[in-house]
Amino acid sequence: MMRICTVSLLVCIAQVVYSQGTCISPTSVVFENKCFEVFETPSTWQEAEKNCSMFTARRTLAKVSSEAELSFLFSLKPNVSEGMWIGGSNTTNEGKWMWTDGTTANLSSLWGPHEPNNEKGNEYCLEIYFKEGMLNDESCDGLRPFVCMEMIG
Ligand SMILES: [Ca+2]
Repeated sequence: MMRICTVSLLVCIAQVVYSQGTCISPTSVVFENKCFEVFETPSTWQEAEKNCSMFTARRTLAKVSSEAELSFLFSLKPNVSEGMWIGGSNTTNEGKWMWTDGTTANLSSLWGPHEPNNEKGNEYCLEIYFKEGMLNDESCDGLRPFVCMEMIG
């Protein structure tokens, strides 16, 4: 299908690539029909989410729904980090973890030992904690690399 590129060449290229069912970023890695991309720049959780959705609202901080998916994300581990942000938070309700798209996060089997512990009453964002290969609740202001996710259309 031909497209008329009126906004910018970059946006046009992105639209064409997306329409072909591939990742919007060529450096993404595909797992189970989703594109994942790790960014190593240490960022707060909010900065990370903003950066993920910069090119397209379809891309958010990653969701993780299974141990297999968690293992895959663990394999993307950056060189220098204790943890990596993914898209869960419980800033609105301490007992309820949500993904950035507003859906409920079911994390029961994915937490690390003694997590979530809400240490110092200030851990409302979700990271993959590499030391344990499991999830940890962490202070949202911590600086971490992060992983974005986009569903393949
Ligand atoms: Ca914790």
